[in-house]
Amino acid sequence: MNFHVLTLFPDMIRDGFQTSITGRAAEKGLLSLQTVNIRDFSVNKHNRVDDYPYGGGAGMVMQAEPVCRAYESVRSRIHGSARVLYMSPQGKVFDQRMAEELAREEDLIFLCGHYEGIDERVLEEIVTDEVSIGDYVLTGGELPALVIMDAVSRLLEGVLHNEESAQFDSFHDNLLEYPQYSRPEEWRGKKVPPILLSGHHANVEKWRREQSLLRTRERRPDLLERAVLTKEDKKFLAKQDGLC
Ligand code: 9WO
Repeated sequence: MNFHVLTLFPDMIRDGFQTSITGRAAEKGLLSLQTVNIRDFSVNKHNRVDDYPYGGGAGMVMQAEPVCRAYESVRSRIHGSARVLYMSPQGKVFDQRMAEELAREEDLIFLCGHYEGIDERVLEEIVTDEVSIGDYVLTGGELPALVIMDAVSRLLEGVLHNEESAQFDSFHDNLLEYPQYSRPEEWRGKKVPPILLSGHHANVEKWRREQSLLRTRERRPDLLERAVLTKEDKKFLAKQDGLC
């Protein structure tokens, strides 16, 4: 996987990327990151890349031409086409399913805006996917791009130590994770659930599944509607209903 990021703050992207598992994966050659500073493609002698919005109003808008030239510089280094993801609160909301879909691409181009946005005309020309990471407004698209690169990276072969962990985590089957415990067995008077110390693998698995089901129903009932439940799962939840 090759990530390409068009941004006015390349240091922010590189720093965020290096300081984690994604950085290690890049060192191992499992993925690559290339940042392109949109300011390097300014068409103005003062290196400006923004201007006032037509129609008036607060703030500044990133101009079409520098963004387009930055994009073309990336395109010239890529074989064939690549999806261009514009990070914006107006986009489709990112989720695990989208991460899995993006992980199948060879190259991904992220476009990070700043100020009050980017001239719509260049967005119409180059953007294939407008993506939001949630319903809030930030100062720019850099953090959302890092979030998406992180979620995609951990799905790539060899990035995580444990090959199984990406497969069996939250949202894989639309259920939340079960609670985790580590040493000591008793911490400030609070004990680890005894079943986890029993060494009985099948019982542990059953307990974890039940915890996932209970948590999902309690905290994210919207997810439970999409989850694929076995007969045993449904029986367990119905029995719990009867208890309260
Ligand atoms: C600010 C603003 C102020 C007055 C009138 C219109 C305005 N639009 C914006 C605006 O949306 N600024 C964005 C800042 C432009 C694109 C980059 N920015 C951004 C991306 N903020 N939040 C995101 C984002 C991206 C993905 N998921 C969540 C938030």
